[in-house]
Amino acid sequence: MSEPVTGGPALAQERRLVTEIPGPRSRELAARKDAAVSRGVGTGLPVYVTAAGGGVVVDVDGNSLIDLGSGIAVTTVGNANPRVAEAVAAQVAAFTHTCFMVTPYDGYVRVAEALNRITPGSHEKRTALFNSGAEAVENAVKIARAATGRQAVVAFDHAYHGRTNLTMAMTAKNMPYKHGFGPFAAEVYRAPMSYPFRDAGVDGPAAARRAIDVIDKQVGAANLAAVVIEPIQGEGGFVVPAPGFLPALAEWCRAQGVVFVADEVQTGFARTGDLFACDHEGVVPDLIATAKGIAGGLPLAAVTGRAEIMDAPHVGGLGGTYGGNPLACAAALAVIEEIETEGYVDRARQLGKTLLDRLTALQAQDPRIGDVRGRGAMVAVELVHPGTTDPDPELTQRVVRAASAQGLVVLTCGTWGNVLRLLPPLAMPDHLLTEALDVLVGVFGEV
Ligand code: PLZ
Repeated sequence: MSEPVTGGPALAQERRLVTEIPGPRSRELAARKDAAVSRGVGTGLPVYVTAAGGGVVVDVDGNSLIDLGSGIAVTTVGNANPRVAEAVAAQVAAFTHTCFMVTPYDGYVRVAEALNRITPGSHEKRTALFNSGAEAVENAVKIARAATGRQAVVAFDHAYHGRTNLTMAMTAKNMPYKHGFGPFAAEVYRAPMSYPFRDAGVDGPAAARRAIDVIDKQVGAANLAAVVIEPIQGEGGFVVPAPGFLPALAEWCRAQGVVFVADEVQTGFARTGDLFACDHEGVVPDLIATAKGIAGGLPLAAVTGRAEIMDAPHVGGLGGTYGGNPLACAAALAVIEEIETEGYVDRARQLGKTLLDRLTALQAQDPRIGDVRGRGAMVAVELVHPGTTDPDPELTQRVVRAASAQGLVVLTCGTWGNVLRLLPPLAMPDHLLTEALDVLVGVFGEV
């Protein structure tokens, strides 16, 4: 079997199954994985990858699968995107690392300038770079505490913010993220989210009043450094809050001197059909945490926000050995250029329309589909027992298993594990998305 050695859009953009999924070579590697890698690190679909690009992932057995996950919303501009690959190759040949805190380089500064320019709001901003989404969220909290002199942090029901100690505390769901890993960081409080499907009749402003009342009574604004929220929740189920919820929360924070932090780790960089999900309702966060789609798969994350807040920590108070690594910065500059010049925001809207049209039509015929929601290329299908809102995680698993057997990479999410989530790379050609939807519709007929 000839295996492709390079990825990128040059890979044949086709679904091609030559073995069962996973195939024999993948199963051999899975056995080696079990013997070598901690059990704590799970693998959703254990096909071992040799190349990826455009809208496909190619495995060691020669199968070509349609990628509806983008490595969890990371490869927005496609895997092995040529502009990114070239920029990283040039940087790796020049220098790989010096540590920005030791001897700096201009790539870091240029990424900061670009983020200050493209994130919501025209106020003066500063940026600091880190390695992962969790690290960005942690640093946003550190910065908010330094700026306000207050300690408390509010996160929401269904929230996901990461796997470090502080971000585990901020994450809502016990299994698999928190179970047995406590004690968790102190001064983290939880407020009710706006979840229209499970919240019938509560509009955005009313849901915001409900959350603010909890915050006011249980925490007190005078103790509160930051409210941290995903403008569309990711791991929690692609929960899109009702219109008016985010603006009302942001306004209350401003009035109370509380730092309003948008966690756009999953929603950022064109994913939702806006450059950032906050842009949809014109919400301007004080701080925004970004990662994932920022650098085409290289590990990079950022906190960007109001200059006076970002400059509150003392000199030397923020950093890390690898934060803003030169390779990741070269990748990010290429990604941002790609997004700005190649129309990715419009592309996300087009893909979103295709997804929503097809899936809402399917919902009309299938009572197990309780809700279809999302924006841009971030779309979810919530599965329930017909006639109720009771979650059906077993059905969700059956759909995923059948879809993977037919060559789709599909992820799930949601507090109850009953949400299928579709996050195609924006570089996916139309014919592949249509084929993926055909397969998915067929799967719903079978299971
Ligand atoms: N904030 C909104 O979605 C990462 C987690 C996958 P890191 N989501 C994928 C898993 O099971 O570990 C995420 C996110 C939001 C923060 C994070 C954390 O980003 O780069 O994984 O640390």
